[in-house]
Amino acid sequence: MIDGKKTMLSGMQSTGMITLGNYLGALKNWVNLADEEDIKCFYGIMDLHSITVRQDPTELKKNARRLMLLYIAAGLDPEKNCLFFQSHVPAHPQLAWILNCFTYMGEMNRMTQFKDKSAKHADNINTGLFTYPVLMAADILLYQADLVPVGKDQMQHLEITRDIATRFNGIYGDVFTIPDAYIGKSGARVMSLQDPEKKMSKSDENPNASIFLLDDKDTIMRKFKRAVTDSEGMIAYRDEQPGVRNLIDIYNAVTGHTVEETLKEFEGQGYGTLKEAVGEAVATELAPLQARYAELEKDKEFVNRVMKENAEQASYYANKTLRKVMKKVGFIEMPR
Ligand code: ATP
Ligand code: LTN
Repeated sequence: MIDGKKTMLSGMQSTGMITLGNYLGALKNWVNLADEEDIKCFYGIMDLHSITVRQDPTELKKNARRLMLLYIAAGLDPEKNCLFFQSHVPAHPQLAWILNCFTYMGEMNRMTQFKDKSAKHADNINTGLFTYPVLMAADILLYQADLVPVGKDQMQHLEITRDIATRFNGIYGDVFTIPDAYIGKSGARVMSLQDPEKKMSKSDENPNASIFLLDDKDTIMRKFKRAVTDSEGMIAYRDEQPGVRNLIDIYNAVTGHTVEETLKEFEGQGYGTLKEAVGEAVATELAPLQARYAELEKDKEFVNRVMKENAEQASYYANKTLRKVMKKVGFIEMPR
């Protein structure tokens, strides 16, 4: 709770260009939540998390700034919500250090994301990657978040956050709010267009597998046209046809239609018609976002002001929690 309001925090890493999966599975839900008056929302651009995988400095900068513009362009109003860069709020790594000392090796060893990412980046299994969830716990606990909208892949990290917070509160009294996961309404899990058994991911090597939020209409139409389906030749919604099912899921997430409605709409039609309709629907959904993005790109002053003011606001709340933690742990306060 902050100022008597329920508090919510979420974020994305600033690696690469975000995809339709990130948008339908996360960002779009955030926008719906942000419109609710009685929730105070914080959205981080988790750039400190990004460097757990080697980053090119110029690319990292570009991706982080672009992510901020995409948050705003998607509809997160920076006057109502706090949109900030994690690296602008030093309280995050400060609290993460303290929480590291309240987290066990065994707990981190169980994290599936660590196992997956260390297999993928075998040449750079750094300790930051290992303690990634502790930094994520700090992100959440600093803002006394009641709710954390996350996809299923992040549930394990949220569980560990709750465990660390409960442990800390058990020793020092009620310091942290214990956060709950918030699974959004649409909750769409978007699959790769080239391998529908795999989720659409921004780090996929094949650019045809993902729709990126700033792809133009031609690119979107082309990628859907090439989407992998099957040889059944029938539009149905079933496990045996994951490619077609994915197209239907995307179509429904964008149009708000139900599976029944969509099956009826495309009854007796070929895959080409479905692909074209999905492409059109996605391009139409993304067009206003892309237009707003182009405007924001020109308005450096506005974006800089948002960055500065929101970092100050985030720091204010984060430092409040950090001071309390430091006092409880027994650090000497700096004389004023
Ligand atoms: P990476 O490829 O770098 O691992 P990613 O594309 O898988 O990244 P994350 O940064 O891990 O994305 O996730 C950001 C948010 O987007 C999370 O809340 C996650 O649950 C959601 N998300 C990611 N991919 C999808 C997807 N394909 N469908 C639905 N939601 C997704
Ligand atoms: N680990 C998350 C990104 C993330 C996050 C957070 C999400 C970092 N800190 C705090 C929610 C709350 C991811 O990779 N999607």
